[in-house]
Amino acid sequence: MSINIETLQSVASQYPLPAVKFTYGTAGFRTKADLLEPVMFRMGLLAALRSKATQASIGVMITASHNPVEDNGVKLIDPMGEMLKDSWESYATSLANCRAEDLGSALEAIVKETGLDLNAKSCVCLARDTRPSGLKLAEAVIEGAKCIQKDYQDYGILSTPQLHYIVRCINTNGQYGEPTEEGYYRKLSNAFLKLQIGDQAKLGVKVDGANGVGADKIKQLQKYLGNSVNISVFNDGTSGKLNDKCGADYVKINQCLPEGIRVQPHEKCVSFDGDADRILYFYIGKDNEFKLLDGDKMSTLIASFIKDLLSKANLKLNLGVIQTAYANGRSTEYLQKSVDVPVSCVKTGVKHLHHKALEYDIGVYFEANGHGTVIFSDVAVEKIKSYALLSHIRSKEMSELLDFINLVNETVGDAISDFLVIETILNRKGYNLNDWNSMYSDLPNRQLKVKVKDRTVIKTIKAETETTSPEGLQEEINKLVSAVKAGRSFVRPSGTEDVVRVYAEAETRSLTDELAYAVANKVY
Ligand code: NG1
Ligand code: ZN
Repeated sequence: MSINIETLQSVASQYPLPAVKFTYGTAGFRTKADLLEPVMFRMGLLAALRSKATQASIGVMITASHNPVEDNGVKLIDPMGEMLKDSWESYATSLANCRAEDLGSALEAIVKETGLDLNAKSCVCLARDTRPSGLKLAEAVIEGAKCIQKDYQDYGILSTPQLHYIVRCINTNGQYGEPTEEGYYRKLSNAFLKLQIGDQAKLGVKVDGANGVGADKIKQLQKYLGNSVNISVFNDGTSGKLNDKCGADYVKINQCLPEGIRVQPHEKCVSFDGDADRILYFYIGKDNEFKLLDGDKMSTLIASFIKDLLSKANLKLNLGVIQTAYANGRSTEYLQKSVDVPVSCVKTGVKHLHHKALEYDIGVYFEANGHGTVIFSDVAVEKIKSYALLSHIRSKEMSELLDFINLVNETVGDAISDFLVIETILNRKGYNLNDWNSMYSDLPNRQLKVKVKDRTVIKTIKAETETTSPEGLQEEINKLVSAVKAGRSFVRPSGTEDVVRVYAEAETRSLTDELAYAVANKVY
């Protein structure tokens, strides 16, 4: 079999390139939706080739996550539900910028270089978030995939992590779960219900759905949870705009309540982002202050829970936590000193965290913004299983840990799965949000976005904690930081927006804000 170049070029001519250079970045391609049809067509082609190369189903997720509704984007999902392999990211970038008339030879070059078999059976699985542009963009992906092969599966509207889950289920012949949206709810809710203890009051939670896909999906989940949980969904897309003054990104950056939700002191609230792969908890304290429990708070809670189960069962597994430079300094200190686990800091971007987490038997990774999960190595799962079966003393904790593994979407950060994970731990520890928040106190912190002419002039090293260019910038930052108690600050170019991000933390709110603005001034 070979690629039918004539058909390809006639279809491709309907998808001419705009005058824009596209780069497959940390979150795939992401930009204004009206520029993306040609990219989607080309990603359909690439996903089909990747599927043949891996002889497995490949996912294509159409989303721009927390970005405005006018934007859209696309990411490819590899067979085990993980991010696209690095070496294929460069194929993605070159195809996305390839003129219609050159596509045939570009595809043939990929076939040759990778040695893939064009006769291999393949399938592209696609889904999209709720953006109105998604439907048309999905059609372009399908047109691309069909130029290579006829099989594709369109799952319609799903959260990003649901598609990751489904791809993994398909490629493990159902071992990871049933490869359907219902299968996803069933797997998570079964594990959740098994793990609940005590006769605690019915769990009530208010969900800020960011006017996105997570709002509907959490309503679906509620049906599987019966009376155990009472979820009230706000910002469910019926009136507000996607990610507009709501959602996890807005809440994290502004450190305030999202609009569209009324909250009484101590009510439990969570915020999802636009494609439901991030979650944050928040509440109003008795002093009426806004309290945020972010990704760092989640990783500390999860790591200490797992550590506890392992030590009760006297099972020695290598447990580690992965963070980025955005992690609050106090969380790192707490993890190292109180939970007593190794902590690594890696570059921003989920794939960096995920890769590092694979080095541990059990790796817990979270970005401070609420994106994260836990991954369990095969070695860990086997040991836990054997402990669960063989020893009477250890079996209880290890059976619980096995149920806990079923609660986790190991493929990627998942707002819904993380919600059930956190609720399970809170239930088992008998904690409310205030108890959880009191495990350690965050240093006040501030993130700013600075618009510059060319953000790529900023080059970073040491997991993005220091700059090497422009010359002299790091020295200026060092000077400012050294004058502030518990000060830390860094700058880096965003991979998803045309801005430079500035982060600062310090002993007090006012010192933090002064530091952040002073550093931002050096970036202009
Ligand atoms: P950039 O724009 O590169 O900072 C943002 C988030 C990342 C990650 C990606 C993908 C922050 C500071 N950055 O990346 O953590 O989630 O988007 O969506 O939150
Ligand atoms: Zn997202």
